[in-house]
Amino acid sequence: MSKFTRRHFLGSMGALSAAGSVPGVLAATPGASGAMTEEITGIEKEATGFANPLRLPGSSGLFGVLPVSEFREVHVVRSEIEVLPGRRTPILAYAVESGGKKFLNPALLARRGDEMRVRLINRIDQPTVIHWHGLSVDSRNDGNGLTVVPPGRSMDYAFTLRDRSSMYWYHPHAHGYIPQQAYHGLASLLFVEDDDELALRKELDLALGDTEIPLVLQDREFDAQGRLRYAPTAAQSFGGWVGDRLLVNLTERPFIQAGRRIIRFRILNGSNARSYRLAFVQGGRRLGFFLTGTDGGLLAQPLRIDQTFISPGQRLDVLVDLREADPGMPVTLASLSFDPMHAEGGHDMGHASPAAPPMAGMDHGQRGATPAAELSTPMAMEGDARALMRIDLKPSAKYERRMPTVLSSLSAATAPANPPRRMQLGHNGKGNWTINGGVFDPKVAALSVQRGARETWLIENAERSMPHPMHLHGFSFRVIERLGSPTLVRELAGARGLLPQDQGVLDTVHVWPGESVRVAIDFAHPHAGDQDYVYHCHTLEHAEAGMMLRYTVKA
Ligand SMILES: [Cu+2]
Repeated sequence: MSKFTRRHFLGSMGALSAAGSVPGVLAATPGASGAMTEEITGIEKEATGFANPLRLPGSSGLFGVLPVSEFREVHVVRSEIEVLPGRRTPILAYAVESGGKKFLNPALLARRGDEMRVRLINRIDQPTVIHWHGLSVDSRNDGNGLTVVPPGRSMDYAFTLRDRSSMYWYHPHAHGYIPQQAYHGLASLLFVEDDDELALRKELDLALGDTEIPLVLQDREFDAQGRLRYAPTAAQSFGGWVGDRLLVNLTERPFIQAGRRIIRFRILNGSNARSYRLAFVQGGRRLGFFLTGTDGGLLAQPLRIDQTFISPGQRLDVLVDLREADPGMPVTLASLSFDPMHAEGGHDMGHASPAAPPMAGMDHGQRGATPAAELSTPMAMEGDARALMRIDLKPSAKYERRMPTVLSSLSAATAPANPPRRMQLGHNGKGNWTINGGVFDPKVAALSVQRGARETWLIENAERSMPHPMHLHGFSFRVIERLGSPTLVRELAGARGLLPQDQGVLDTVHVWPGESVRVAIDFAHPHAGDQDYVYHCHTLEHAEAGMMLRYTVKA
């Protein structure tokens, strides 16, 4: 299939399947409903072959659960794990020893109010630094890359975990090395717990690693020896690197077993550049489930949905009541098809001749025969319909808990009346992504805000562009309004154009081409002196290609 036909086809599929999600529209367009059923059936068929048990956080080893009070050193090391069965994959990892046990990329556990006291020791040959994604800490402890740790050196972190309960995460943030280091394995989870969190676990009888399962969604490309391949062309360094294999918790083609009960998934999109359109499917249809939390913790109430986007850097907390499912067949976690809006054929991208479509290099799945193609799994382009994980239903003890009606005391978002600060997302035609026309300069604070100020930011993405998951360091924010959303977003949106996940506390908001998203940010913090942070796109290659700015919070 030619590139043009392929893209054209995907675009039509996106429109059709999105239409299928709207009650009423579904009945009026039997073609759409039929296409969706067919797509879901295909996904379920793909999942029947999934045979690798999902890696779960245990008491040691990869993703082992470790309280923050029980270690004082994190070593950044080169290591090796088995990702593809029978092959050793060299990776970069956070290595920790505690109580005689070894951990790689531990899933950290903290109670709100706990202290983090940890020394980062850099044992690789590149500068690195840990960024605690989503936590509100002072500039130095944020690990935003304005200071980095050279090879052989160390850095001490000391801060209080003041944030709401949620699943945060940690990853490298040394500018110039971020996409490569994250891709090669440097990333893991940080759970902060508070009273709301403990109440929810108690009410639903949830246990981390058993009935509450973290899912880290990543895409990777491997060579024939099982080594990770990261070799972006100039166009991919601009557009983003998308791997052809989908991994969950570094497991390819995974499955789990679950009883007929409420099960909780804490989902992180840890991919460099790929977004997912998540749904739980069974028997050719989407199952309803509940969105219970976002980046910055629990919503006020569970929201019933049947699909959601998740962009790089974002987290979602969801509850699935498997008693609603047919016990006779598995449930599949899927990424449904969508148009990734990579502005194919856009003629104002500026850096390519009309003969060569400027965004052609972003069509990641079209790289042709790669060594990975020999490994027998079909390649996954962004926006392709794909199975992520199969959930086999097993007989279980009777479970009579009900979905809670209240999760937290989170109040509705309000916007200050002052005029918004505009953040215009674009590109300069020279291979750089820009914010307000500027390319990242770590030495210059592109803007400053006053400590304690309540601001509205209007994030405006260009029409001919790519989606940008915009991540703010230092502060979380609330979404007030979406304007100019593309059809695939509008069809999932409610009042003021807001998506279900926009009801929560966010640190990363996905801004689609042509959209203007209004967010409210409270710049109050308890730290003395001026604080410097960064604001950037979490498509890691976009940030490296300039889509980041330094800002100062004036004391
Ligand atoms: Cu971006």
